[in-house]
Amino acid sequence: MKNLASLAGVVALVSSVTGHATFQDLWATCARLPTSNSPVTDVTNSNIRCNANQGAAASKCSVAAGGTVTVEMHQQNNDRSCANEAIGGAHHGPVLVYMSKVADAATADGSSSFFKIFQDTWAKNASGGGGSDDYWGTKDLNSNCGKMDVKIPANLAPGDYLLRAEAIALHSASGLNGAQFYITCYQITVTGSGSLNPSGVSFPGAYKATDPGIQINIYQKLESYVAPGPAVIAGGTEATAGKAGSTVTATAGSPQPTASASKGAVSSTLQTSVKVTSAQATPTGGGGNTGGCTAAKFQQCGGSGFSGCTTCATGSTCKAQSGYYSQCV
Ligand SMILES: *[C@@H]1O[C@H](CO)[C@@H](O)[C@H](O)[C@H]1NC(C)=O
Ligand SMILES: [Cu+2]
Repeated sequence: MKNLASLAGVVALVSSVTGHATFQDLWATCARLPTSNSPVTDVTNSNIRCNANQGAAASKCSVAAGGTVTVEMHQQNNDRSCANEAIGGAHHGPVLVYMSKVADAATADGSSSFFKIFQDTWAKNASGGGGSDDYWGTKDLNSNCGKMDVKIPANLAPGDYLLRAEAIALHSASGLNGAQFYITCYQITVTGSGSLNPSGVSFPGAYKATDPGIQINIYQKLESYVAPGPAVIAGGTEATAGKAGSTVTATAGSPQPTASASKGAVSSTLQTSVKVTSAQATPTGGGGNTGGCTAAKFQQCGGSGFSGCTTCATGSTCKAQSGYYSQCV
């Protein structure tokens, strides 16, 4: 099953923010705009670095350390309308942003190490029936016309970086390799006189297909969510899902609510777009395993491309939540 969606994006360099409409003419300047809207699903493949559909970027964009870039996601490259969900089709999941210091952002291949500077993951919805009712980073994108502010750590050493923005859709992630990774890498030059040079992780390698935040049935009640990858570095920021725009600065230990996103700090804006096409609810027809196995209650039992057990354990029945996900309930 392929749910068609991808991140595409741009960094627009501006000295002050007066209105996002002005960024249109800078669209795609320094983002490696994906050339197709299919997600990456294999975390062991090098496509997990900067997308399987990585396109070329025209240039690099400059941002001062401590400045804020705004990631903007849309379903289609050329559609920034707020009337359309930024990432539709119940594509619930976290939004994660990494950076990697490189010699030349224009040519870097993403094999260098990445550190996490931002995340907006999950928060419980007390009145919800399951994790799909909870607050997720992708819902914050949807409720904010695709935009999310990301602060470049204040003391970050100057130089070229790849900025890797990622939304992970978990709507069919209960089976192995069911999570969908929407990634865009941006070619950034950080200015300033900082000295922070965090160590990081490599892609592939940073994620395992069985990580608890990657292989997960979000239709059951969740009491916690473990974001994939390393912790946000000290000086990075974390947003609370459901409270877009309110972030805390991460510290070496537990996050402390000391700072919030400041509009005045904006020095550059980064726009991305996520494409989701209506093809995502199209079943591929069959493939399910009826050969004597059973799926436990709350496990997936069907959906487009699903190849697991389609018979539910005694006491539960297989119910379609959508064209791409059926669950034993
Ligand atoms: C929280 O759960 C309620 C009840 O299911 C639902 O109506 C509401 O949309 C949920 N909130 C979010 C952010 O999904
Ligand atoms: Cu999709």
